[in-house]
Amino acid sequence: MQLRNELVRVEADRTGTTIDNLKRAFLENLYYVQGKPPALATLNDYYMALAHTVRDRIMQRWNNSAITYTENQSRTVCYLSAEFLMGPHLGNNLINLGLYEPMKQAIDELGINFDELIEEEGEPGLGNGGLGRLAACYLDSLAALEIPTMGYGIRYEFGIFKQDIRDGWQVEITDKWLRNGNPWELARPEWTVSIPFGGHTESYRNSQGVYRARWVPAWEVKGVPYDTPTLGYKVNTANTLRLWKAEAPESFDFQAFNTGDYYGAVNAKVVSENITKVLYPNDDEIQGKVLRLQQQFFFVSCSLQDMIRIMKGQKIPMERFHEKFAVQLNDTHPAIAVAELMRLLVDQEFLGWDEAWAITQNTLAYTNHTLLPEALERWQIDLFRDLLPRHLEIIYEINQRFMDDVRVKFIDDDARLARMSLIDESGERYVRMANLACVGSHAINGVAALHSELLKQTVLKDFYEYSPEKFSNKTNGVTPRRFMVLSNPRLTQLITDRIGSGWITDLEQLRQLEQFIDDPAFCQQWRSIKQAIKQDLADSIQKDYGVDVSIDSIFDIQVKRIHEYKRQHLNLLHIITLYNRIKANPNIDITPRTFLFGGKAAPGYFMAKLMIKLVSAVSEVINRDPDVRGRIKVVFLKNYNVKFAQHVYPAADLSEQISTAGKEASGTGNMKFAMNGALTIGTLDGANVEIMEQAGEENFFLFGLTAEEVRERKARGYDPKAYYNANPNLQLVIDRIASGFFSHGDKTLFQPIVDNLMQSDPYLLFADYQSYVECQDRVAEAYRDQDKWTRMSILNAARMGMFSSDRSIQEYCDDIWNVKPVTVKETEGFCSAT
Ligand code: Z2T
Repeated sequence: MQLRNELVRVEADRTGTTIDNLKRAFLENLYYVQGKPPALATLNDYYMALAHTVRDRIMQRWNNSAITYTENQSRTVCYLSAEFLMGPHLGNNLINLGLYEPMKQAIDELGINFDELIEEEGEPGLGNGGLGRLAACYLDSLAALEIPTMGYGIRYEFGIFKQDIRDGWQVEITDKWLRNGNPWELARPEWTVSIPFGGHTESYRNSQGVYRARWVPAWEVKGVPYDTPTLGYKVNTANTLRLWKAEAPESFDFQAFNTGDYYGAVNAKVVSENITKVLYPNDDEIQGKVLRLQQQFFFVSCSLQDMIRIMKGQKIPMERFHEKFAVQLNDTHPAIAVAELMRLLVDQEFLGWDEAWAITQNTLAYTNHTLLPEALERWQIDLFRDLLPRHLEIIYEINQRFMDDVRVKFIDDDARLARMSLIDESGERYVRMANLACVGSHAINGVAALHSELLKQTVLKDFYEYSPEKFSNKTNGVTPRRFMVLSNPRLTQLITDRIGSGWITDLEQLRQLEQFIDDPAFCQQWRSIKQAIKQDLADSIQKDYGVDVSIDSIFDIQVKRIHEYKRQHLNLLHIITLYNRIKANPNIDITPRTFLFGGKAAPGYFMAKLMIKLVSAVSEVINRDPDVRGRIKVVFLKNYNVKFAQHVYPAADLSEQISTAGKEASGTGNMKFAMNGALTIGTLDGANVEIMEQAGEENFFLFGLTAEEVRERKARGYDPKAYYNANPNLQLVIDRIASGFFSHGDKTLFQPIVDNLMQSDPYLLFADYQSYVECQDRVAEAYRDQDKWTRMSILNAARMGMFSSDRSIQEYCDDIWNVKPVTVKETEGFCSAT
């Protein structure tokens, strides 16, 4: 069936952008989509009406992008990620459409507070932290650069938990992000796919008498795609984020009829739908749970089957899969794609093994995001076989051929073979997902220069020696649209007034700001903007926590997931050091500081949760001790997420990036702070190294051991007690914690932290303590010279050009994906039906 070549007329109420159009459209959507007369409308109704008004203005770009990509059979990037931490859509879409200001005017003219509607939106928290947020920044840049892209992932019903703090402890609350409906997504049930699980394999002879493998699964679930448009900045490109929801197949209902086991049938339905029920809330740690493997295979198979459907729709022969698609694996979470693409090409599309293998390798590329051994994914063989019997056979076959190649290249080296095998056979047997990803990909990259070097020297050393040409570095970046233009409108205005708006899509242009560092008017404006933003945050802290913080104090901020390697407790050791100085001499002249913490702990990570309790405990004592006289304040900001982050980065004077060198793969918060004019105190870890290189050493507060020194120190036998014994200030800090001073006299509460530091200190807090405190003293001194501080702040922001995700994505496009921009055609007010 096909519509005649009619023009679909697109009405002004759906696309018009005059203030009058926008007002009319908003009221129409309130009435006809929300079904509310203004008299009965809630704040959420107004938000929804506004969201639909924006969505209507996206639709033409989205449809035109789909048409253009189909007609051109464009090479497409597929970014496979178990997490996408998109943040609120409304403001970001308005920025990318270039409609933020007119829409604000229209809504305000209707007597409705636009900013309140922006704040009304919850966020889809479909990620843990850096890895998920990176995926979101990359979708923004891919669209801005007009690269045909699909983001593929999981539509979790419950995203990352909402964090409450009760009595200083983290409490987890389920995140019901879909409760009020989601105006940004469209279900596409017509593209539902079927995902097999379990069962066994058989061999059979086809009509030519050739033996083939067949998987006879025990059960299946349906994967239903939900699409969200991802806009490019002021271009016609609107790409798609396609998230899969698991649903039970209809057949369950028939089984209930036939067997009478109604409960059993409904229960099977519940089990299927569990697959996409909840995001695993672990950052950098694996759990080895079968449900997690089900999630991974589910979204990977859905996505690869979707690509095959698109190939067939465009009548592209399957041999050209790798020409049509460049598939990026965001860590090993989607690494099962190696075996699944082989299965689809060999078992379902009947390609020969060697041809399928060449296609697979040419299609896939793998990004590693961590060196932490506890994060390297492995699956017990039995668990793996029970769920994916055919994939285990395929992995054995890949491994046999691979081991043969390694045996020839590195003769008589059994230890190397054992290390590189896709199967860990050192004890209980496991499938090693990083090895699978390396073997099945044509490109492997780390996420910062140091991280990529360490990868080659440590966890992926054997793979580097085997195929060095696959390895490269792609330093992370963040999108200046969300993290500058949207989050920091005042700074955006100031910058644009001076250098124009080209920097928004070409962040290197910020360098032009350097010419103003001796312009007193500019410096004054820069500083007063920072103060105004600090006041906004101070107001919200007063409102939410009842704590008064002074905007003349240094806003010293550490926001990120809570982890021992990130060392929030090193920050605390410094805070307690300052407190001890005040207690020893209440009249001491210290630079006032406001210490802000935010971040979630994995619910099963005991030490991280205790670290949150310690921050709270220290803040309670310090904030109300009259000797302190308000000169230091400590606040733990609950439920840190993308939405709140947008208020935090612009308000910072000092960005805490204090991980043990060699542990933080990149970090991306470090970039968001710096481009908003915060100075960094940090170790030579992850992208800090490159941030310092760009900013200049004189504009960066560096402390601590290098990764190399950490390695040596550990090899020599690290003894934290020696540091404790030699440093009276450190001693006093630890003793204060151990004495129960911060815990109403309870000496046991924080003992696990004290014991851990005194006995092993795996992240070398004690080794870095003195260097950190001295560096913080330099920070305090520098802040006293406001002119100098402001100059450093401007220089930091001016030199962060390379940390735009546009730069990162351009490198991925050129070096890994080999894709070019496709300009999406424009239509005016109507589009052709054919
Ligand atoms: C994650 O957020 C990161 C690494 C992971 O390794 C897992 C998660 Cl959920 C499996 C982070 C890194 O810790 C951080 O350094 C990096 O900036 C970020 O990924 C993006 O690359």
